[in-house]
Amino acid sequence: QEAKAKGPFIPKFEDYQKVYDAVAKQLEEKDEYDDGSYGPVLLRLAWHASGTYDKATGTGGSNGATMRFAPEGDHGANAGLKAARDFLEPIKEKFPWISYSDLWVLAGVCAIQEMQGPKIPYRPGRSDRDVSFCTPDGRLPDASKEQKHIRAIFGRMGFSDREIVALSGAHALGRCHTDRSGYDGPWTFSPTTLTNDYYKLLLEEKWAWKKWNGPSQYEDVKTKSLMMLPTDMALIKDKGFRPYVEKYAKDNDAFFKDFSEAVTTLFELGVPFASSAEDRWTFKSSFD
Ligand code: DDH
Repeated sequence: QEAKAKGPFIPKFEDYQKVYDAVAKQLEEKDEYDDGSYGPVLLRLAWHASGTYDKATGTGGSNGATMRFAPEGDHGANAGLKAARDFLEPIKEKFPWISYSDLWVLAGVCAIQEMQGPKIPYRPGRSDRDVSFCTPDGRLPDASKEQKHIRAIFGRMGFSDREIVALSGAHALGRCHTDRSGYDGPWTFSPTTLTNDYYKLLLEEKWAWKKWNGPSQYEDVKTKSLMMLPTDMALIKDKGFRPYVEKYAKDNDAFFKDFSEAVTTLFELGVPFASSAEDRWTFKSSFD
């Protein structure tokens, strides 16, 4: 047989779908974490990688995966995200051609879809960068603050009120950990399935300050098993945010549509793509 000259490996959609499938399979297998899934913490990793973006200087964002390094990995907001990065290490070993920065975002997309959320269109093109690209501390939101802070942080990334409220629906997933943020508990009763329950609970439950020694947070009066952060509660206190909370509480399809669009934007902030937006792919979920 004639040996064919091998060009450089240029991964195609099928190759990225294989990475998706491997993440989905590992999510299914490693089910002895938190509420039974690494899904929420994988999403948080992709969000914290992306949410450092500053539109004024073009710095930060998911390009670079600089959270691998101190000081960024040690920023208070990133406490606990090592669990997500370590989870992805065997995937990176199996598919060494993918950059960490493309992998983290792909894993966030996979987490959303596997937790029964909407499809999140994806395109690769992020490259890993060195420690000198680490962003300064303080670019991610501080949960103890209110609407002024939320608008300043998300405005710096370029987001509108509607997009802020849509993105916040991610808090249907996962929980707070006292050894990470200091806060405690989940936002919903189904923290590994994406639904519009976050908005429903915000509006329908009675919330009161939790009496404890930890940081100020709300608990639901009825069961005392759910929580809201001061920043979550700001979404129903603020006149600009509240109409969107009401809309998404009533209409899960509207939430899924706006969430998918805003997350797609978030995950692409600051990435110098060679491809165009029409070239985005949609991954098949494990249950499709
Ligand atoms: Fe969040 N988030 N987040 N969040 N977030 C926490 C957990 C999770 C804020 C603070 C916290 C978004 C917005 C905000 C997820 C996704 C997203 C925790 C608890 C805090 C604190 C961490 C811990 O103790 O482990 C604040 C403040 C904001 C804000 O908007 C003002 C957004 C936009 C997203 C997104 O994904 C688009 C997820 C998922 C979790 C659950 C993580 C886990 O381990 O479980």
